Amino acid sequence: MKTLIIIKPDAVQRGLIGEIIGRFEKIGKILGLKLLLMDKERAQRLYSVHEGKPFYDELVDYITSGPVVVGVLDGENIIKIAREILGATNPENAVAGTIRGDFGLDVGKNTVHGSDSVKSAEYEIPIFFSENELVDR
Ligand code: DAT
Ligand code: MG
Repeated sequence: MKTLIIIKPDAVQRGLIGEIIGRFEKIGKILGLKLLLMDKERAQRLYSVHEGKPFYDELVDYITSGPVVVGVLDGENIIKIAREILGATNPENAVAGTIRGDFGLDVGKNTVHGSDSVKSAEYEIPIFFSENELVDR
């Protein structure tokens, strides 16, 4: 099972890449990893399920506001486990010890993304990685 994780601009800006990758590395196998600046079109594809919601424009503006690190993690039950270490969407509700609980700034600048289902992961991963960029050996 695979999931897409994103270290969002607020975390990259604060020098948290290593800390956060370290946490992901403990729960799964990294098959792909890169730093990039998302353009608006790619952000809109990533967040297409949120189109029309009141926070959609803000979300797209934010995720394109600075570099992000995107990665693919592999492991048994990895989607659920990664969501658990992410913590609640709103850092105010996120438990200490979760990434958002420890580092999240607000419901928008919440530090990390993780696919929420197999269907989402299968949609999100190809937005950032081609098959030959994922190394599983
Ligand atoms: P998650 O990232 O936990 O899967 P989501 O899919 O519901 O949460 O929303 C995607 C992102 O949109 C989320 O990480 C931050 C932003 N967001 C969600 N709800 C929001 C709200 N009420 N106000 C502002 N931004 C919000
Ligand atoms: Mg989501």
